[in-house]
Amino acid sequence: VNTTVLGYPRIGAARELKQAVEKYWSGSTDAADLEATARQLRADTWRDLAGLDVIPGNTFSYYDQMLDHVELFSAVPERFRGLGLSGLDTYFAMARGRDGVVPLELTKWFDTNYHYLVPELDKSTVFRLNPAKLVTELAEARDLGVALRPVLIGPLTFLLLSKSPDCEPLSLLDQLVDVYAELLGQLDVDWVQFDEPALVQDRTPAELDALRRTYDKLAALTDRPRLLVATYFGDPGPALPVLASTGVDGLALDLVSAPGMVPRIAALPSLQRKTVVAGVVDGRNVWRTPLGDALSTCATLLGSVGRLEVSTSCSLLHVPYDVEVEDELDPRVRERLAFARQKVDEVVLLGRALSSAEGVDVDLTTPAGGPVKESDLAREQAVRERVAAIHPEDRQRASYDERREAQQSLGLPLLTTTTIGSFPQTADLRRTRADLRAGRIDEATYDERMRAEIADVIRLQENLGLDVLVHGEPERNDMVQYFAERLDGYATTRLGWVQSYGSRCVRPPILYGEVSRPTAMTVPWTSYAQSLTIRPVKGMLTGPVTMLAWSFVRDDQPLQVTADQVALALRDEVADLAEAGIRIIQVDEPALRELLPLREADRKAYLDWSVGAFRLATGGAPASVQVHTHLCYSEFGAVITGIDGLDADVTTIEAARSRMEVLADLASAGFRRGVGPGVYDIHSPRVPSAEEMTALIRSALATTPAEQLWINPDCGLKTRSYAEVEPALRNLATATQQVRATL
Ligand code: THG
Ligand code: ZN
Repeated sequence: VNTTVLGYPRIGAARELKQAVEKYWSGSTDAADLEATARQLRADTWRDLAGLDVIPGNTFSYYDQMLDHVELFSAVPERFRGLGLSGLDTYFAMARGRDGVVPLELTKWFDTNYHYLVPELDKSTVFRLNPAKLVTELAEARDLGVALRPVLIGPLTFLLLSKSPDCEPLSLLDQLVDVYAELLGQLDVDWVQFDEPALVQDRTPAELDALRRTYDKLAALTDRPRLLVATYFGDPGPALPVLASTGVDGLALDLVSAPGMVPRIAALPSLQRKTVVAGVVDGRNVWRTPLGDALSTCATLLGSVGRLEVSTSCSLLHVPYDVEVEDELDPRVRERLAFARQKVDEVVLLGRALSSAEGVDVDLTTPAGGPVKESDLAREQAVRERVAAIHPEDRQRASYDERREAQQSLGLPLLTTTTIGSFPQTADLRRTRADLRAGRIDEATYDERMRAEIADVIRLQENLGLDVLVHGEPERNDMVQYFAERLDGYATTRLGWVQSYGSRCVRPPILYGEVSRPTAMTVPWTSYAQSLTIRPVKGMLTGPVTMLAWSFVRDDQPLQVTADQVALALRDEVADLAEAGIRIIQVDEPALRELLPLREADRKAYLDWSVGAFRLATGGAPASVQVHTHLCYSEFGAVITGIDGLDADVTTIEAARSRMEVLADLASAGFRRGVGPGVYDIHSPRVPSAEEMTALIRSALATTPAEQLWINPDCGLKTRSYAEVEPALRNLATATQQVRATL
């Protein structure tokens, strides 16, 4: 039984790629230096994977694998070709924009936290093979004595994730498949892996038909490598028998997210002549694999498929490199964890156990997943009892009319101005947090500096004339990590970086146990800010769904239960803030849409529990406390009923770029509570003029009554500089006054 993985991280165990590309972008190194780092990283990867029988190739990327395919097929949009740049700089221009040319759109890779660049095609697109990157990597490996199974995004997935203004992307399929065929003719390898995760989403009969045509055509080529088609992140459902009936040589299937597939695989006669790559080691969560269960899954399949190969469920891109370096992690947590290197070891071990007649001594008692027992069992018991005792009324606030009446005493003007929460994270602030961590300053000094920053931010907002103020979040590095560090049942890592997009990484916290809140998390900072002003200061919390979406979470209980535990901890924080006299509390849910299930049939149940968790977190707020939420996007589509269901008094959203179009959707959905469509696009360094924002406010008023409308930026300001933020907020306040004067 052979062993493999579907892919591997590429940012570098010490984020070497991040540093190298950022240096290249800043102009302090040249392309040759960057290329040398990349070559080293590829060699490191192949060394990490050396214990496997089959090593995936083409897993390296300077920025993103979808972007690599844009280059592979010469599908570079016209506006970048005109820049007259080198191949490498054209590539980075597509990722980051250049000289006023806007980059490709960035969007989420299925339901993961990875983001890819969206290829832009149109009906005149002509694909042309440009395999230099791929060929170089294969040759490089061969020189090191390594044979690779190159990984390609499959043609269906590539096109279904692309956008084209003037045709159905799939109308380009035949042309594209010809280029894949040409590529297969040039590759001197045993196997090629085609990733087709788009098949775990709902697909039309026409798309399934296209799938069959595509792989029948590729399989019919003479003199080609063997073809492995990989689906992951779910069950390919009706696409499974279609794929199995084509002439491809193998299928890789995600048996972690869809264990129910096993009997269907075993019952497909066509698979008796094919290789099945069994994804039994979770590629996107961090728990050690229950090896006994994985072995019995493999044993079930052994007799019913042609050949069995053991693998991860998906690429390991989604987990950090190595848990061994996490020397500050509680050992009881660490012993349950496997990052990329450990998962490769697990695959190797499973392969050996399945291959040797006597069986290999696999320790079947490894502590896998499941909650780590705290020393304080009584506290854990209390968490579980509290979840069991949740009453439907706990998720229900007073009626909106009653709340609006009770909130009149806030004395807010029409078109109330506010910001989303964070103010610029200056180098000074980051240094102060690092100094505290390193012990160079003590708590008292740290507190003093943070208070000074909060006082500055309050004074600035008062001078600008904003109505609802924030403390600016100088004490927070990341809105999820900050709370994870303060909740029981959560651990954070020192070096557990995972690529989010391009050179940007996150360190998702690890939710390993029963979640509870030992003590107030935000009250002192918020109260201090409120003590400095008579205007209301918003308390700022991260909502339960986002706390799960941006973390690694337990896989031994339904997400809904974990979400309710987090919600109860937040509910206590809401109560403490209200008790401390905070009259406005914002609970952010930027990730509400991110966890949306890939298949339509699962979405209602998801929205029920996710909305329920938000309502549990906020349901204890007195009618007089105004609850806000913030969502980091404007295309609500599938979640619009969920957003209404959150029952927040005020919802702030992204809208500047979509020119307030989202408001019409909200109006037609009957949304009658407060809404703050961002009028300042903070994702761009540009400072919008007052006239521009006046126009946006006026167009918002065309669909939204003034009583409902709030005026605010699109998102938090932490990534921007004061040089941009100050004039932009001043213009925002001016624009608001101008429009108010006409009401
Ligand atoms: N926090 C967490 N997860 C997230 C986001 C977040 N996932 C989705 C989305 N936001 C991803 N967006 C970003 C934006 C910026 C960065 C990473 C992901 C970023 N990272 C720094 C870097 O790579 O240089 C490191 C930040 C750090 O020091 O912690 O800039 O907001 N959890
Ligand atoms: Zn946002």
